[in-house]
Amino acid sequence: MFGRLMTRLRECSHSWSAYRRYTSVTAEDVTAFRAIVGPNGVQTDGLDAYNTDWLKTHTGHSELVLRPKSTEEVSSVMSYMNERGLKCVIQSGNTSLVAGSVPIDNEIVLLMGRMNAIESLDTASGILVTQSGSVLQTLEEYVNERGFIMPYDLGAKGSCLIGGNLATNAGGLRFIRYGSLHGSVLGVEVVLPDGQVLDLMSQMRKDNTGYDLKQLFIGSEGTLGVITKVSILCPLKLKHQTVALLSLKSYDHLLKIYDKIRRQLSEYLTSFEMMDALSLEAVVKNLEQSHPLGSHNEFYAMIELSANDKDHMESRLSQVIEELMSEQLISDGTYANDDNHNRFLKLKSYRERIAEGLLRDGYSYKYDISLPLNVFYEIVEVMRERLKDTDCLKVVGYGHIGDCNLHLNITSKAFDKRIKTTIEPFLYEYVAKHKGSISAEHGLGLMKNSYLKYSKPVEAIALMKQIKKLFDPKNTLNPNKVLPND
Ligand code: FAD
Ligand code: 2HG
Ligand code: ZN
Repeated sequence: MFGRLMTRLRECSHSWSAYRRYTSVTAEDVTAFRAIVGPNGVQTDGLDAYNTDWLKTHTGHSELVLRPKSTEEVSSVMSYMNERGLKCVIQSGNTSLVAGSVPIDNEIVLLMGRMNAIESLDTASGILVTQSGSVLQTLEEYVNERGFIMPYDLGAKGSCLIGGNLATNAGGLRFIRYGSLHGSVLGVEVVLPDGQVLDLMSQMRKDNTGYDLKQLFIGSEGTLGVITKVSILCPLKLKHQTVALLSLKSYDHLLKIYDKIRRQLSEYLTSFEMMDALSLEAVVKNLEQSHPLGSHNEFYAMIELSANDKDHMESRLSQVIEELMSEQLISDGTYANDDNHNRFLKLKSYRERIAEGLLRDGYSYKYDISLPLNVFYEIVEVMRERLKDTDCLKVVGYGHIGDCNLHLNITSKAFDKRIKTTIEPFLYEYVAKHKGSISAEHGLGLMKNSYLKYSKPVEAIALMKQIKKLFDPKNTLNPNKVLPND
């Protein structure tokens, strides 16, 4: 037990003083929770999966998992916990990449997956209303069948839940076209830490009555309230999608291609992603996939287009690709459209599975940053140089270049403190110098909270702490995460 605690302390960014055992759950508490959520809603054994994060770098010691089915049950559970001084971590799909969804110690895990009823989809407006425990992929299929798409798409769609997506303000692959959840979410229902239900379930796109409180819960990472219901605006599904993978020699070429495609294909562009050679290698070699092009190159761009007029879209794409070839900006390429759905999904998977592939190396140091495009890839090269005398295996750069969002990942066989201290805080200083963000989409959770000062001024952090106190004066929800401990 002590050994495990030591490992955890070494790996995470918290100081010793941040760790303490929270109020213990008693047998009477378990009986009381059983009366609220029923016997099937309480689990006290076999909790390893809920105590371990997706990256398998943090292990909590929760002894109790609760699975509510309704807002009323969440409300009663929260009110009870708050009274008793018990701590709670809300867990949806547990795909957090910053250890936000796992306990630090013995917090109760509030599992949202049973709250998965889809209430309605208004086919005139595209507004979907659902409980927050619905799986993203299930929602995508549900709205697809009715002529719509979800306004965002993530590699984790098979596991993550819409409540977790809102709580992390997830970005993903369609951001470039449909923007942030701050724009597409129209309403939320939230249970506050004292059990109060806050009904902000608007289905109106326009509403300027007072402060827009729902925005506070989008990106709050389980620290302000439990999101129990969501209304979200879904775009119309265009009839045809095409994905193209292009290979190229340099980052400079990538910027030129991005510029040209944005200008010439903007009405079709749904995503513009980049990956470097080592990122693609993590999928090809570590996941034993055939190379999508056969020939290797330094960089790859993956572009997704959608339209109702397939012929027009594909002829415009061919024209642009021919121009790029004649300008010697691309060396090779392939494309797939969703007439051949399996081939289409397979091609997209070379981008979506990079995180999974990298993890096969052993340990991934993950950095999810925003940077201006003129220095976007420079940091990958700087890091390679800085880490060349360490035991790291790969330094890779990939991500949502259309949103200035780089995923800088470093891998090694196992966690190595020297690698971590060579990366941090140097990387955060670099990001701050270029006025970027230390977390473009994954949030702060447990792994990045102490670095918030690199992206926000002290005045803003002080206000955030006051907001946390206002909503959660007893610090019931996700204690010691998101905001720095000092
Ligand atoms: P969890 O991981 O369970 O929880 C995340 C946080 O939200 C925790 O702090 C938790 O306490 C809180 N929370 C969960 N549910 C609620 C709720 N109902 N109410 C209040 N708080 C809640 N992120 C991106 O932005 N873009 C990507 O492209 C992307 N791709 C990914 C690909 C992979 C393979 C993986 C593993 C992760 C990826 N992520 C991405 C990161 C992750 O943030 C998202 O997967 C997702 O939004 C998390 O949802 P979840 O249901 O798993 O939430
Ligand atoms: C993605 O875009 C996810 O694939 C995961 O945000 C990024 O693994 C990462 O660092
Ligand atoms: Zn991402």
